[in-house]
Amino acid sequence: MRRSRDVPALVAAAREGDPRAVARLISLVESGDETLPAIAAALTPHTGQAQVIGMTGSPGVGKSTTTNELVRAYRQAGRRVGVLAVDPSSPFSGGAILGDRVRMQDHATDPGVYIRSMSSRGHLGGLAAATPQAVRVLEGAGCDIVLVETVGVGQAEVEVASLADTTVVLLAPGMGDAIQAAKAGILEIADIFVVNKADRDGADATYRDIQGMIALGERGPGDWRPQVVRAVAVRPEGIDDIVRAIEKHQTWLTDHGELTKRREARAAAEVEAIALGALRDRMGSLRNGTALPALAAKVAAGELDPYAAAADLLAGLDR
Ligand SMILES: Nc1nc2c(ncn2[C@@H]2O[C@H](COP(=O)(O)OP(=O)(O)O)[C@@H](O)[C@H]2O)c(=O)[nH]1
Ligand SMILES: [Mg+2]
Repeated sequence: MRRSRDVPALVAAAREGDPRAVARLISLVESGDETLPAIAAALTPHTGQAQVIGMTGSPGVGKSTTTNELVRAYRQAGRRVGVLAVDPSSPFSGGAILGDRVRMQDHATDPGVYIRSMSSRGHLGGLAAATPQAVRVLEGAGCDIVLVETVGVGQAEVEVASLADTTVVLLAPGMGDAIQAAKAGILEIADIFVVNKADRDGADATYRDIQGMIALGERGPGDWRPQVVRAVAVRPEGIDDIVRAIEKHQTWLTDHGELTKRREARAAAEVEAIALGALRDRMGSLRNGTALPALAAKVAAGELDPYAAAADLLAGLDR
């Protein structure tokens, strides 16, 4: 199983809930294996029903602790849960992810929970391409809820967070997080803010900061107004409030036709990432072939302008 590339057998086993098959499929997805198209094709009939929840925020704010408690809450409600801890910035699964594993140990023996960490290691389309495939694996394995934890607050996280139906942004007091979030464009993607570590000084100020920023945002009638929830994930406190806010957002999504819109936007980004990855591959083989050196020689000799050369090169992709 650990080395298998037998996609139909792996998918069948994952559908039966075999955690080793799920792990193997996600590894294949993560490494951008050549079986990816076959995996996607085999999984597609079994996908589309899971609720995807993005959890993002600066390192240390309490994403993994909160995710762990959300898993507990959803398990108590009888849902099957998948967790992807994604690190877009690091090529390795380093310390942060190790910490995640420890904080999510509680569910290690629960057959209704799959927890996986992913890095961008080796994947050509980057995590923008790999994450939705991994979500598909978890959906195929019968997860009703998929929680995607991303490390940090930056462009890569915005990208990954935008893969979710509902994006939860965690803040903590005294980290200047509210302001950083505004700068990084996180305000636009957050459906729910969690002011975690509400046991610490400054939580009220952070709460007010974020409410103030939300009040400044432009919204039309019927638009979603981001919810702000206080939590102390280590106790745990406020977890039910987070679950309720997520439910409220899900209801809003379906009532306003937004769920379809978001999923179509997600599919567009995914297809684009895959197509660009394929293009880059073919550009790479052009570079190693004879076309580019021949064109480059002409450009350098002043026989051809670089735009005409680039057009020639692109035309070569179709051949
Ligand atoms: N005081 C306090 N500490 C917390 C709270 N939530 C998490 N922590 C601690 O903050 C640290 C980082 O938590 P973690 O969940 O790994 O954060 P992540 O990097 O965002 O995933 C850990 O030591 C947690 O125990 C909280 O509500 N209050
Ligand atoms: Mg974490």
